[in-house]
Amino acid sequence: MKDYKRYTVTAALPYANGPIHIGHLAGVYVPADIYVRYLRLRKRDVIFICGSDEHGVPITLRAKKEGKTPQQIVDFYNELNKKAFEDFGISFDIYSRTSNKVHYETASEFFKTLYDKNEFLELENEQLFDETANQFLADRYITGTCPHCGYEKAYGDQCEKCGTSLSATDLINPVSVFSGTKPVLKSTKHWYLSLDKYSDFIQKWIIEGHKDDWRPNVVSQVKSWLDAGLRPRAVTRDLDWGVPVPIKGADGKVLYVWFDAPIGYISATKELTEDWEKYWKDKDTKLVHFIGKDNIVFHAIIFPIMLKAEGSYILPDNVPANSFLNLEDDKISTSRNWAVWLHEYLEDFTDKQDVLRFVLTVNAPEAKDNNFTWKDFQTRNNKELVADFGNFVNRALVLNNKYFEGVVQVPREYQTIDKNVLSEISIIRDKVAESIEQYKIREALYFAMDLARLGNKYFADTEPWVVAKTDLERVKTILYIGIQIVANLSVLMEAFLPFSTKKIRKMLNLSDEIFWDMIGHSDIVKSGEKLGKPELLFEQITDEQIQKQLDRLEKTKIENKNAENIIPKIKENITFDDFTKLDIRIGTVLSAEKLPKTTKLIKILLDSGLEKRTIVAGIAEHYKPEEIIGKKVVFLANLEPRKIKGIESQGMMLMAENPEGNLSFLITDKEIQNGSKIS
Ligand code: B3M
Ligand code: ZN
Repeated sequence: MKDYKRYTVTAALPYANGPIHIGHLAGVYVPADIYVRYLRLRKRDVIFICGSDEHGVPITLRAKKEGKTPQQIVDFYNELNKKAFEDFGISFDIYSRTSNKVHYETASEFFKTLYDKNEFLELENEQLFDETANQFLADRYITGTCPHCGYEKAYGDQCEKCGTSLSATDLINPVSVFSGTKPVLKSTKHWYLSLDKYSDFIQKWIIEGHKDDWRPNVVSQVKSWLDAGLRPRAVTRDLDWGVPVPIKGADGKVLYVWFDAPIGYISATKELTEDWEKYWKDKDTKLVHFIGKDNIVFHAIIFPIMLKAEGSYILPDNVPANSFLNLEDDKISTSRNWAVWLHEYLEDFTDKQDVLRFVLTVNAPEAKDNNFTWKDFQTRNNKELVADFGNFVNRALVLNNKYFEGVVQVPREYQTIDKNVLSEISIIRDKVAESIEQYKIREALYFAMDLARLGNKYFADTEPWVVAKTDLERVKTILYIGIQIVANLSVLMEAFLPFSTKKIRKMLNLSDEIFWDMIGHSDIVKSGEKLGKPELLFEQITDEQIQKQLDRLEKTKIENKNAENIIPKIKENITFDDFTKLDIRIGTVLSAEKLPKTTKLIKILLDSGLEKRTIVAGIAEHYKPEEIIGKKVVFLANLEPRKIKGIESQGMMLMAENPEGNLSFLITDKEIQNGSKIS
């Protein structure tokens, strides 16, 4: 593997239109943070870049929904998310934002360079336009009926009910979300990046060059894009929120959010350091993008083509993309509130950031989608963190307190078991390093936990609490070694559990000036050192705590159900007298015919038991006339007659209507004669 002088590590810029949840952490930010913390321990020159993605239609839509400006929305979520990342120890060197000045300048300049190099095609085509609001409509600004499932609020790019991807022109009865009017087609000019010119470059660089070191899911996605044929792609939009297109004749147009957002990595670096260029332009820099799988095409094809076309930038050395994390076997969803939000987690599990980091890493959705369950969270905490890790650390310190008042002893001669356990440490260290460098973060954690298990086993085999009764000299050595293992753990585990390892170092009086090559040493804590008071690193998570989380999710499920079927509220009470005024009866439909020139009305002749009467009913969208002939129906017999389309309607049919507006006749469960009363 090539040795690099420095590292630029980016984590996908989250949209500033909603809070961060565990899926984000598991997919991108925790693995990226572990990788970077590891590099820092190795004393590599590394910068860790992130920030808010503050453009794009979801932000303007949210602003519109909440009656705010896009700026207000992004200001709010930028702060919220920045803090959530800090709270969980995600150690960005900078958390920037794409609405700031440096970014506008950087993105504009980038566009201009490509423009001057003739990398764009200028194309005019027809797009949907709202004549009332006088603006072009992005797909998300158009709603209508899904042609697949009939859902009436499908977006121009996707139906959220059945999940089908749509194109805005597929929608039945499309309307603009601005004015509610039907959009028209209008021609508009945009700039397209000719991705097709770069097919060979992508083919050689990724499919031939990185097929062995990039994740298979990334390579195969790239391959399927290539197989389908790369096409020119519009990098500008008709919108009023975004980086203005910096050339003449582009008034009212902005850069497409996916054009400006990845440039945000560069702008953030500029904001971080004057020396930014070496992190982006020097061949000895290793550039790594941590992302979720839905961002692969942008980071493995489009952004690299932009960088290549610009000409002065390096390309990513790897794009480790994770799959998705589900929550209790269901897709995490912001709109359905099916998520564990970081700020809410901390309210219920104060100071337990490391527990979440641990569980999310153990279950990291690296190769395929994975599942988070609260039960598993509890088990992993109680078994692995409390019983394996915490218990070992605690035992070492408590026993040393008990026998030697907390003073680290001078070890006597090592026995074979001592030598073996010490030599195991550097083997584990190297396995962890190798896994991390290949972005196999969950495997790395698995190996790292071997050291805690090794420590436990060492105590179980040497039984210092038994030996103490006969040979305190031997116990000096055993506890000395135990404490060295604890010290090694405080370095080895730093990238995974930064909060707990800091606590350990505090108990051991170790400074936070740690580095990877300390691992494997058997004298990290010196003999004669008086250690601090042992504190518990982890505590049991109870069934009640877990039940509380499950109850919350259950409540969300019910709320979602109710929101899907809005059942009308019960009307105000009436008196019994009011009710007895109604004369409701059974009748049979003798004949039925659709009223000409109407869409909804059917004229029915009804045998009411006493006479034949005519009723006009608005049911033609639900029943064909021939379907209802002969049906027993329930009708209101004493409703004042009224004229509908010139016909006197003598009564009203009673029918059930569900929340979607579907009608159904009422049925009786026995044969019952016409004219029977209902009361
Ligand atoms: N904001 C998409 C996302 O959150 C996008 C990532 C930008 S990375 C340059 O999925
Ligand atoms: Zn649908």
